[in-house]
Amino acid sequence: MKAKFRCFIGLGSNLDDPIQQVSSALNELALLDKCELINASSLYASAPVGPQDQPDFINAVAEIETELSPEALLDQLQLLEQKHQRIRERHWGPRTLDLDILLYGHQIIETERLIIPHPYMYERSFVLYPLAEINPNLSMPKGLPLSELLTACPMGSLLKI
Ligand code: ROI
Repeated sequence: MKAKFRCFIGLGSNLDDPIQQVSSALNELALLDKCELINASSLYASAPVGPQDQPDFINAVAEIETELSPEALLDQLQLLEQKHQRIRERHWGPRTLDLDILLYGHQIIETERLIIPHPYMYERSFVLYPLAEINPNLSMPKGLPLSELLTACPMGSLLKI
């Protein structure tokens, strides 16, 4: 039997009915081969981080258990993004669906395609608060508790919907 890893996936959308995009992506995650959806956060609305001339985002975080390697999981997530007709207009620009591997077990991964933990997750309220909703006792691969990251990260415009 292959080892299974607990992973957290960040979901985000700010185009073409974002609530629908994120809700259906959560259902699609649940159907992925060799993946089990363990938990999903509520949906959250937030002002864009980065360029401000784009619509507000809908974000959520999903917890899955998977036998897929990090690269194979990334392939699956990129296929889902394509299914949602993701167009990368510009760096940090609007998107129909963004799926990021935030954490893969307690592994630290730095390859050409993947940096895990996700490099920006420590400072983004739209990642940290949904993560805390489903797993308040989580700690990062080097042992830093999520609760400590939260005290340094105000909720800002983040709104649970
Ligand atoms: N801002 C918010 N609020 N939510 C996101 O998911 C998000 N994703 C991005 C950028 C454009 C950086 N800003 C975001 O990729």
